[in-house]
Amino acid sequence: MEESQLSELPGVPLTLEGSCVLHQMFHFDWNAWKGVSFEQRHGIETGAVELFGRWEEGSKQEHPNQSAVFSLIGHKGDLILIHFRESFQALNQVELDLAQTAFYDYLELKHSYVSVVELGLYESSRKTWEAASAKGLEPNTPEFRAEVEASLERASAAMAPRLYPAIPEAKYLCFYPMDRLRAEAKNWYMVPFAERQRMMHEHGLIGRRYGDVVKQIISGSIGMDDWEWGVDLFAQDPVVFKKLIYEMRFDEVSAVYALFGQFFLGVRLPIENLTHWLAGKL
Ligand code: FEC
Repeated sequence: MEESQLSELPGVPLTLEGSCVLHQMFHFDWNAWKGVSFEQRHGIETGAVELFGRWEEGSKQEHPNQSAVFSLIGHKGDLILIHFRESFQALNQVELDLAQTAFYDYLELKHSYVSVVELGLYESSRKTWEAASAKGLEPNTPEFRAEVEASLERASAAMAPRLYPAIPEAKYLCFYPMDRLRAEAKNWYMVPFAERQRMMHEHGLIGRRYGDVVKQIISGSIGMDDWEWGVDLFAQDPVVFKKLIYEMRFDEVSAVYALFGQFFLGVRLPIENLTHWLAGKL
């Protein structure tokens, strides 16, 4: 492709979008709960276990439509619920269904995060654009865009398990939102595409070294929530989160361009254990 044509290409990498994601961080009103009689508790627990159990199981269809509950460590809350659904409307329905339960009377929403599973295609964007151009299509024309769209649809079908992931069964969750820097001297969004591609490639190489011990789900939230991405990491050993994130801090794309929000660390709470948790045992 001619350099003059390349400059006409969009700076934004191609992305694939999948499940809609909602994170909910709750404070649980232990004081009020302690005043609830045994009989009342039983009714409230049964309702919550029934609803959360259905959500945890999800659907056996192509889209897992699952939720998971984690017991949150530290002062930022007591429970974190994560929901993956096929639409934002379905996520909103989850919020409404939860609000109808008696269990909800003891929950106080402290924080939430809305996003959509995103696969960034830094590696293949250029190839896709070049293939469209090789067919004689001019960048930024409807024909060029249609060709790129068709290629994205094929990639989407091939990547379905990563776009609509089941929630990993790992014991620990680490979640946090992130931005890329947009400062006067350093601005990710002003860096040429090829440079960003190189940095993201190096990022991926570090990430893949942890592939056996960490499962990562990146969701995009530009236009949806206050940060640009949500990062969910799942692992059996939470120390691995520290090691991975620490190593990435020395990598160019994080060292220069990464900004981080609040971190949340949770322990998986299988729904069958919710009654135990409500009695103070994990
Ligand atoms: O510009 C963008 O597209 C930014 C979206 C984005 C953020 C981000 C942050 C983190 N990641 C972390 C872990 C991993 C692990 C793997 C991995 C690979 C990728 C790839 C893309 C990508 N990450 Fe990323 N990450 C973002 C995007 N990351 C694109 C390469 C394609 C892919 O595999 O999806 C390796 C996964 C594997 O192959 O097994 C692990 C962690 C962070 C937050 C810390 C930081 O310093 O950035 C941890 C935002």
